[in-house]
Amino acid sequence: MTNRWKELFSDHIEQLTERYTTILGSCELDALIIHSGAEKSRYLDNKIYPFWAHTHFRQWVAAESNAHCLLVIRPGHKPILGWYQPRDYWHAPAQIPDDYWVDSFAIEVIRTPDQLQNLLPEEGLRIAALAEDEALMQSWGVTVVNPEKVMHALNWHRAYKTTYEQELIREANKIAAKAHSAAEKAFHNGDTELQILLKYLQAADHRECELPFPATVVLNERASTLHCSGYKRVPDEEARSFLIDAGTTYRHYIADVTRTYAAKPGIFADLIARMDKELLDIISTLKPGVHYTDVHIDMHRRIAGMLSDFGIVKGSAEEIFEKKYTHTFFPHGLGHFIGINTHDVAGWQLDCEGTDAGKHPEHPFLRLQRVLEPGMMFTVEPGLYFIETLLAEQEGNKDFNWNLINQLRPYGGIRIEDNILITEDGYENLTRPAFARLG
Ligand SMILES: [Mn+2]
Repeated sequence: MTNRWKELFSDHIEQLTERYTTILGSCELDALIIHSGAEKSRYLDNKIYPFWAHTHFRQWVAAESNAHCLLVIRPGHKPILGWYQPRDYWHAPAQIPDDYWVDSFAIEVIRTPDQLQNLLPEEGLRIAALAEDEALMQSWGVTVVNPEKVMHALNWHRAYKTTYEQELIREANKIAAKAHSAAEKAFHNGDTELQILLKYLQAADHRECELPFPATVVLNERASTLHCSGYKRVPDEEARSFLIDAGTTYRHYIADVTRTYAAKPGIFADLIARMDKELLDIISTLKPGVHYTDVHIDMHRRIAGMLSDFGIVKGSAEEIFEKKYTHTFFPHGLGHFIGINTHDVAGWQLDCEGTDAGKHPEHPFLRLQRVLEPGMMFTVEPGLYFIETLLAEQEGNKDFNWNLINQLRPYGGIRIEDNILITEDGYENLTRPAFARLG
């Protein structure tokens, strides 16, 4: 296994090196440094927030996030990794494990943050820095910090995952499936939202701060809030429905998976089953050349079909779609890129230069407006919700079957989300096989 990871990682670094070399050349730069960042304290307190290193730094360095580290990338040279390891008896310094990624770098251990300056390439070279702390870079004499042209180009390429990155997201999905399945069991066991979250974390072997985003773990009508992370500590009188939108990380790369369950058979369970079918059907249309905005609009048509077939809204699917009634029930985007970040970059970016597609006038929450190409990874996550504020806007509308809607309100809503990779001639669903292998 380790050999395979080593091979995948060294190919990954080779591809990153190629990308960076081209980008640095076109920006007339000789070298680029990436600072991992610094920890932040709570206000009026000396306790620090969980630290996540600079995103671009993490694309190179598979180690645990460590502050005050520096990556020096110079075409034609092995990348230098300045690794911060203070002599400290209060805190255990981050170790450099004997791991598959270490051979790809010339590693220099530094003991104090200011020693990082010693790793800067010699004077006379044109250097740029990527860093959150611009003033720190300026104080080192690096005046070009976060140049837009470099950022746009790097972000653009992040949409195309290397084989190594694909494999990490596949692994993250395996962990997610295991954790989601533990959460499902806990729901059927009658656990509270907080108990379910704790069982999810245990099955994922994650601390809560390792989750890529605060998990939504909600029962009943609370499922109508799109991102709800209050984690009720007392059981509801009756557990009708359960919606869980929760991710995992594996070596900095994420899975983002959502499932909805009904406690008993009935119309809500039937709606979930239908949504699952619509999701798998729409995923089967994905391939290179398809525009994701069209997929999002196609999902509105499918949800119009569900609203019509179940009699939630009166009229044909076409009428419901034309009257835009689906926006009341499906008010969010169909999906987003995934990667090092949960909402990975460049979903609105139309080229390497950073041309911005802008928000879609009718679908402003759609985070992915790109033509699909091999190597892209994203979510597909349709929803059908009964949201009080949006239903209130339709109050008195005779096209809405209020009797049925009132019957469904206590269930909150449905969302199902899988993670997809676009291949040369179609797609790979990473989430379904991860659940299937659990048996
Ligand atoms: Mn998502």
